[in-house]
Amino acid sequence: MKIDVIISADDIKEAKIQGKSVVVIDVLRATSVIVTAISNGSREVIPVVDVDAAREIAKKDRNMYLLGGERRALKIDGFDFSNSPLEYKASIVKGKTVVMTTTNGTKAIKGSTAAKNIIIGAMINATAVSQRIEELGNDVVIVNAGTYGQFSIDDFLCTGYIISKLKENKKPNLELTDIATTALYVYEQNQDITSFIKYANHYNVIKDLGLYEDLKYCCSKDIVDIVPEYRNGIIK
Ligand code: 3SL
Ligand code: MG
Repeated sequence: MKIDVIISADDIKEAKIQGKSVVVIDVLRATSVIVTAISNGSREVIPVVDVDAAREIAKKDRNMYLLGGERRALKIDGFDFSNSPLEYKASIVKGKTVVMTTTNGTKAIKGSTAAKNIIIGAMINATAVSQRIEELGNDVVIVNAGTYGQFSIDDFLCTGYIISKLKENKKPNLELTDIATTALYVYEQNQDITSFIKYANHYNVIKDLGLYEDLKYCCSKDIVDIVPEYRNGIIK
């Protein structure tokens, strides 16, 4: 099983992901939100790239469709939720469809549709993701959403953590590209996530907004054991 890494939504190339299992990671905060919403009983999440496209879907039935996401890390006008995972409580999302648009995360998901499978990963479900990767048995590309087309430490650390879990199971045929080896190395040197993630630019954007609880939550390892997957426009 080959493991490769793409460092941002802007770097996804169809030829690199075709026929592979892709894991999309946006620790801060889109994929942490998606995993949380589904885990809290949301029927499905529909990721879209544009704000207007999200509004268009939701206006069909404002009782069934909830709007979530961000621009510049802040809630969008007229939306039900910002991009804080802590807002996606079971009491609100249970049985509902969340239509979601974010700057990097939903772009990375929509950019990965050439893949065979698209798995939604975060620190909060990383071990479950590694198990799903093994079940699928395909070569894997871990797509980091990154931040505005740039490499992001948070997604890379999570990538390393998932690879460490795969390695732990001593897969004899695990083949890492150099960037996958680097992700593993960086994680192994920084297993206490916050000691290194604090240098990520976007970590400090969220911190400056006073969203400490979001940071704490998104950096928690394995508090959820479900693995949402994207298929035909929908994440379940
Ligand atoms: O870029 C994204 O998709 C968002 O997750 C960024 S934020 O953390 O919500 O600002
Ligand atoms: Mg991010």
